[in-house]
Amino acid sequence: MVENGETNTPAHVAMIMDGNGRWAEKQGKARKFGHQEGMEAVRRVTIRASERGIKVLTLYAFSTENWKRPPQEVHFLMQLPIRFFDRFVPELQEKNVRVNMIGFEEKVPSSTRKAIQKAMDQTKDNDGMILNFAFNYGSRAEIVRATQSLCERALNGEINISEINEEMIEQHLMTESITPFQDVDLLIRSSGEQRLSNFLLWQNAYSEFYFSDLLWPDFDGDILDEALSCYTNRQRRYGAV
Ligand code: V07
Repeated sequence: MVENGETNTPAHVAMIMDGNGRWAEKQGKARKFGHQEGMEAVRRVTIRASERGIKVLTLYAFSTENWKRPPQEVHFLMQLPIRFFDRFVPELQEKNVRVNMIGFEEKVPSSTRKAIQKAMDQTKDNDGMILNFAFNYGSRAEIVRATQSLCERALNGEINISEINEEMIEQHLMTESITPFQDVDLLIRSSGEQRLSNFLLWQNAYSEFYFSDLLWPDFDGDILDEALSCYTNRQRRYGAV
């Protein structure tokens, strides 16, 4: 954990945004309406998080497992980053938010990749909160990739196997791009599910978990505040012993 003054605000908050499809189905609408409304929730939560002094907000937008969904849903999801930035880049600028992405870019359509890259370029000088999208991300695959790079470096004689340590592994994970906030402090998952689902396995080693029964499109700044005060109270209790 990176210390954050006396307020005990978590530096790195990560979120699993579950329940978008269910939200839509509950009102007899197509799943894409849920995804669309979910994007509004992303906006609300991003703004509140930046106002609360959070350093990094990582959102699990698309997992490596999500390719198994019906092709038309995958196609729709791949367009969402484009729509998100079309609408929200000015607001991100105004809030001094920098965009970052972790995940396997290779399989992402180039138009989507370009939109994300453009938003990253446009916001690269912002020194407020980092809005970090986990997009085509999977933690086991991330760890496999890190292992392969380290093995390659050992074979090339750049490092000795016996020198490999936690820090070196961290430097080969995708969260290297959000140094020094790689470790998650608070993990939030919506929609009543209480699982990690291959999200930041290494980085969640010491995080607090907060689960909400609300579906993601119903999320807002006040629920984030609720999770933050829950986190702060837990930290206070640990501090007492
Ligand atoms: C997606 C809205 C939020 C709830 C989860 C399902 C639907 C924002 C993005 C996004 C991703 C990368 C990026 C900028 C924006 C997004 C997907 C789904 C796949 F650089 N919302 N959102 N991506 N939903």
